[in-house]
Amino acid sequence: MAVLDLFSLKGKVALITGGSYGIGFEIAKALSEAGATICFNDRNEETLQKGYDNYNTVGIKAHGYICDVTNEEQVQNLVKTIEKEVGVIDILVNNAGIIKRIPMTEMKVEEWRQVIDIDLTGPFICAKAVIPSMIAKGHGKIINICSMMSELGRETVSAYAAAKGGLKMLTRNICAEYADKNIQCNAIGPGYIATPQTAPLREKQVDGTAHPFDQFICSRTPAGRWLEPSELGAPAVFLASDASNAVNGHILYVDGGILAYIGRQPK
Ligand code: NAP
Ligand code: GCO
Repeated sequence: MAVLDLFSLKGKVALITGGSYGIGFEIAKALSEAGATICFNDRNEETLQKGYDNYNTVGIKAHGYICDVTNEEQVQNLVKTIEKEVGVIDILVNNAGIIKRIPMTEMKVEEWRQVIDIDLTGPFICAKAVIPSMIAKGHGKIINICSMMSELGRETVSAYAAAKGGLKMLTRNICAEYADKNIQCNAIGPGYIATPQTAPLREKQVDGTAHPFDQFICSRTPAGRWLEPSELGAPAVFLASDASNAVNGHILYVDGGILAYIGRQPK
């Protein structure tokens, strides 16, 4: 097979959790351009409609469903419905996630549990739901969306870092358990991406100057900029396609070099 044909997703069904906007939507766009049929879920009608509006704007006939990734019954029903209406899920992108930026000693345990539930238990529930049909079909691709916080800590994001660190190890464990069933489970570890989730970190100050965190990230990223969600699309196509059949349990950091860089030195 010609090497570029290995990247084709023609005939594949992809489920992107939390795929109405942000990183999930941009990954879905790229998978669609590579030939996949797109399914996405979100928590409520309003967000789902926002997703349909976004997909319609770019001409993608996506299949949308209301489903909370922390609710195993809803997820099991979602997978059964997609299998009936669209087809067996070949590609799962565990994208849905939240963050709470609260100093640990001020974080309520319920807030901690909500982040862990969505960012770590959700991917477990979704992967558990799709793996049996992937085994029956003889192949499957799972892509977890990790983070810089899978490797690094920072103030006020203890629950998120614990969840994303756990997601890194869940990625490796799914590889360990199901590689012999021709299931590849990898992760993308985005750097700092300009989406609604990071909007508070990029807000202009009252005096019109850049947010201190904005300046910090630009000094920690060798290219000196935030990354765009669209820059995660092609790496996702690679991990979703036959081009990566020999890659398993890998965290592909798409971070503009942050993890390789000590930070911009004083001039
Ligand atoms: P975002 O703009 O906040 O979008 C997150 C999506 O997940 C939203 O559609 C949200 O829906 C959905 N979601 C949240 N909880 C859910 C649940 N329980 N069930 C179903 N859907 C749920 O975030 P993003 O920046 O695109 O990030 C997407 C993923 O990338 C997350 O896992 C995030 O941790 C990770 N990430 C982001 C960055 C970054 O710099 N932005 C970097 C590294 C990793 P609602 O509208 O209902 O909340
Ligand atoms: C934060 C940011 C990060 C990014 C991302 C970095 O508050 O530090 O939200 O956590 O979302 O995870 O890779």
